[in-house]
Amino acid sequence: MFCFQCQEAAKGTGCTIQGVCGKTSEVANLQDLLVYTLKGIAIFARSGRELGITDAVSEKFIIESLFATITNANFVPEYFTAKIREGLALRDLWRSRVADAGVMAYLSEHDAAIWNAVTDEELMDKAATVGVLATEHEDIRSLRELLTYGLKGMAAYMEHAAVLGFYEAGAHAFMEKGLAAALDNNLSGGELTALVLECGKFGVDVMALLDRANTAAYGNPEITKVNIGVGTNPGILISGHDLKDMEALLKQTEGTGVDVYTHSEMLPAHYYPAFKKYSHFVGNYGNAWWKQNEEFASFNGPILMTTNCIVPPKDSYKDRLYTTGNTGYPGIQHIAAGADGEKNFSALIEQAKSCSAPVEIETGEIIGGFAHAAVMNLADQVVGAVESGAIKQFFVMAGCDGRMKSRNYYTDFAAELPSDTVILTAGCAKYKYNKLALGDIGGIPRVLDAGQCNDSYSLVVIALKLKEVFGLADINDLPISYNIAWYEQKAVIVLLALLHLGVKNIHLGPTLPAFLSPNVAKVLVDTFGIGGITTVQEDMERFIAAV
Ligand code: FSO
Ligand code: SF4
Repeated sequence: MFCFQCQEAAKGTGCTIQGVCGKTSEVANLQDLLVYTLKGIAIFARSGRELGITDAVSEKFIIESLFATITNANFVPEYFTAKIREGLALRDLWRSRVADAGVMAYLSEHDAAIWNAVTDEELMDKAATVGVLATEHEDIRSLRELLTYGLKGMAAYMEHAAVLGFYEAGAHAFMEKGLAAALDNNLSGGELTALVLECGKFGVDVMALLDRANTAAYGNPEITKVNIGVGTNPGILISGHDLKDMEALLKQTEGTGVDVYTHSEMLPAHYYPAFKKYSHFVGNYGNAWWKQNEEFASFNGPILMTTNCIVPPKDSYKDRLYTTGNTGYPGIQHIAAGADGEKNFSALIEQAKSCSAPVEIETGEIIGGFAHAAVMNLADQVVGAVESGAIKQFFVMAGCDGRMKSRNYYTDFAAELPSDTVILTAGCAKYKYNKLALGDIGGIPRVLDAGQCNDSYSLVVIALKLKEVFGLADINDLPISYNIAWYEQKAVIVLLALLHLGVKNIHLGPTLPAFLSPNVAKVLVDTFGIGGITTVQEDMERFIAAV
């Protein structure tokens, strides 16, 4: 195996024996082969689309499969072998469709378009040959992977929008174009770079699409105080990003005597009006994904993982853990949707009834729900505070949290920011500072949480609105600095989206991606002013001097 797609890549270069995330070498190789299979499908699907042929099954297959290869999403080898076989059949169906139309698809002679395997052993042999290192040129490899990881992040957001009935053909078309391009030996570094940047455009589009999907289904997030203590009933803990699963679980638990709590990235569910009506939706338990080993143990009740960020489970709660959607872990019960598309969570509800209430690990409240509509309602107050000098600078500190000690930088950075600054956040990065007593500025909290990582879109909408109000020509003229933490591939698409919108001088930490070769990193530094982080003191001085 060789994997370097996340921030925890071993030794800062890549995992080679087993993933730091717990992924086995077998699963890593199978994920590579699934991505390769998708690229083979894309060769024909792209041609088909040019001929006016599209296929919703194929589009769905591509986004679900990519989503399953995101860090910490799915650890089940059989899931991947089944998907690869399904993918090969789909690729061959596409080949005949395109051939029937009398067209020879570009790259149709590429190995990805023609390889086949029958036995599991043949699949594993093939898998070992199609990974990241199969591309020898370091910069081309870097650009291909950067593009592929951007597409993985995009796929995750498209999947969340799709389950709520929201779809955008252009994003699927780009997905096919990008996947096929990632194996095209005729593309130059410049052409691949252009595709990476184009991926950012679609990142903006799919985050906007998901925003429309979430707000159409559940209303605009409202400013909300969320309880972080516990009640006396047994509970079910729900994590991940899928709001449709959230809704189904709330409906099915209503009146059962079982309470519902959020973990990590599901915290923002509390901000949506549609979920506020459930009195058994008690609060948020714990912190970011990487603390789940301890927090799931003390929660006492069943836990539902709706999307990525599964940590290999401990025996203490293994029998209370469930996965759904594209997630999976060997030996862990999986709740699949029925033929009608609905999910039945009765197994969790029954198990919860025999569990003790959660152990209280903290008490109090945290505040959030500062997505674009809520902030627009406060626009006069925010603009007034900027004009009077009460707010001097905003810091976008969105992104991910993680287990590396070096991430304490973000807690220290937030704590040491001057009192006339405001943090804009989204994603699980917030857990590094959302429980610090940072106070408010004339009633505006100093940490404004827009929601999940995809709600970084809201931060962009807010920035564009401020640019308009202040009559500025460039988004970079605003007193906003970007100190972003990343972990997995959804953060890659958020970053590419920000670059597409012209945001410059983003600092990315705690380390720069291992998949950026020195030359590709240099392009990002020279063109966009991207940089890493140093010490809190040094970075603070640089950020403050820049506005
Ligand atoms: Fe965090 Fe995990 Fe949302 Fe990521 S929970 S790390 S960026 O999945 O997607 O923010
Ligand atoms: Fe390593 Fe991250 Fe890949 Fe897991 S996802 S194998 S931790 S680089």
